[in-house]
Amino acid sequence: MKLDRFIRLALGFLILLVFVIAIAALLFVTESALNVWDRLVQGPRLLLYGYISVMVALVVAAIWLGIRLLVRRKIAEPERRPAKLSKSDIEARLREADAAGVDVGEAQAELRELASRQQAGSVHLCFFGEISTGKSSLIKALVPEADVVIDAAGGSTMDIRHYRWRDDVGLQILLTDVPGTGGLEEGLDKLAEEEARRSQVVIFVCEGDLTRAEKQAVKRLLALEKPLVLVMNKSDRYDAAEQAALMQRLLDHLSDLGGEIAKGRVVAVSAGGQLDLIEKKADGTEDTVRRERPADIGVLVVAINRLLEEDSSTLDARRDRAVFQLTAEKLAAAEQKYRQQRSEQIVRNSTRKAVVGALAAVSPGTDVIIQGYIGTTMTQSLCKLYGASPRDLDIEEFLSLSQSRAGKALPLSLAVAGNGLKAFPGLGTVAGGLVHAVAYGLIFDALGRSLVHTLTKHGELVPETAAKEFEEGISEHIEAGVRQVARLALDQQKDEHGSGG
Ligand SMILES: Nc1nc2c(ncn2[C@@H]2O[C@H](COP(=O)(O)OP(=O)(O)OP(=O)(O)O)[C@@H](O)[C@H]2O)c(=O)[nH]1
Ligand SMILES: [Mg+2]
Repeated sequence: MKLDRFIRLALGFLILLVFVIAIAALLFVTESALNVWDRLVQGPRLLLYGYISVMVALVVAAIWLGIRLLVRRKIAEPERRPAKLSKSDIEARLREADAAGVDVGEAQAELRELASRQQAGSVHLCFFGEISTGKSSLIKALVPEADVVIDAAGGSTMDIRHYRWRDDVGLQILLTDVPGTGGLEEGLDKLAEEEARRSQVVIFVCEGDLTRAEKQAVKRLLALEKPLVLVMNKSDRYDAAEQAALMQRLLDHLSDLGGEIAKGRVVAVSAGGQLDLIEKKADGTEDTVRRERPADIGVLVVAINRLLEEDSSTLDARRDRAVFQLTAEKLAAAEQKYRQQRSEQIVRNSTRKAVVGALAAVSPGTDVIIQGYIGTTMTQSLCKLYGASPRDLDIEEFLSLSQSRAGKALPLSLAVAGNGLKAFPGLGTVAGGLVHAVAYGLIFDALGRSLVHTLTKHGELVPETAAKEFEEGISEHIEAGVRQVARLALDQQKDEHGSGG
């Protein structure tokens, strides 16, 4: 675009003027600086150093203020777990969470169980594997007097049981039977895997090549540094060549999964169990007889003995670490649950206050609601709950960005509120004030729900992102909250009439 002659002249004049002012200012500043400097140098030393210190302090304060105001504070990282948790780490975290109101009961129970096992000096060998691979049968073969449930139908073991096998010097060796994984009953897989993590050694029982689920389970256990013996049970079903091929495959899987496991720790056995045989009698008729299949588990005993020859303190230390990690996971789950419950409470309380405010106001406006005290407190509380520490400016910016979005959603919110109130029988004609109060409550509720999503997802409050996510989800949130908010407004109104009349 070509500039007009007049504008160009004016611009030239302006630039000249700026230069003149700049030079004059520079001269003025230099002169007064030199002046001050001269006087300072001639004056007492104390004054000079004092003056310099004040100047430095002012500059530092200005930089600090600038940073606080302009640079977004990095949010406390969602706590990264240190690679190796120690007892004191985990205890400190438990105390902190407990003080914050988190239910740490399950996590604490893990530490208590660990302490009692440490005190008893017991070594636990956990028989772990898919259902019906013969875990209980193996335990029965090792401890014949044990009262173990064995059944051809998968899912026969439903709980965790410990059987005393033998005592080594100063050690009590226990065999743990756990439910098989991959069964129909819900929750048993978790029960079994947690118990495997609490034991010093896992005897992983399979009955042939590993399934995909079995490979994943082995991988998880190896990642926990769990000492493993991989047992292929029911080897009586294979001939020598098949057995050798299967053993090679198992070794290959282990090395694929990153486990450096000694060859002697992969064994093929037969737990025995019962066998139905058809016998021909002398008169030519046939009869079914039940026989005990002979057990062949010598190699398993050898493998276990070798493993136990290792320093038992190493086995214990590994077990302890695995339990600390299990405890940390349980704590994290409890914290998540706590946050979810607490955030619902915060949003509900704030929504109630918004409804009360709207019911009381003669002509309420969304601006007062969103950007006012209730909006600020709700945002602050939710941020604190999720460990985000935004600057006050960020909260203000988020609320003011959300304001226009809330305004745009008001017609929808009013319509949804009207419909929602109609769903309550016996209400008759709905007063306009009530519809408005519910509509404002809905917007507020949507703001809270959206903020919880945002904080869960990002762990911090970035005003533009949070406001954008509020806009994207607002209609969905309004629909989702209508029953609850309408109920809340009606109860509120009833209360007021009740107390007023
Ligand atoms: N052929 C053969 N069958 C076996 C062997 N060991 C166990 N069985 C049979 O496998 C079936 C399951 O045995 P269980 O010991 O109950 O297996 P489990 O792994 O404890 O099963 P869940 O507790 O349900 O997970 C039973 O019918 C046993 O008789 C074996 O070495 N060879
Ligand atoms: Mg069993």
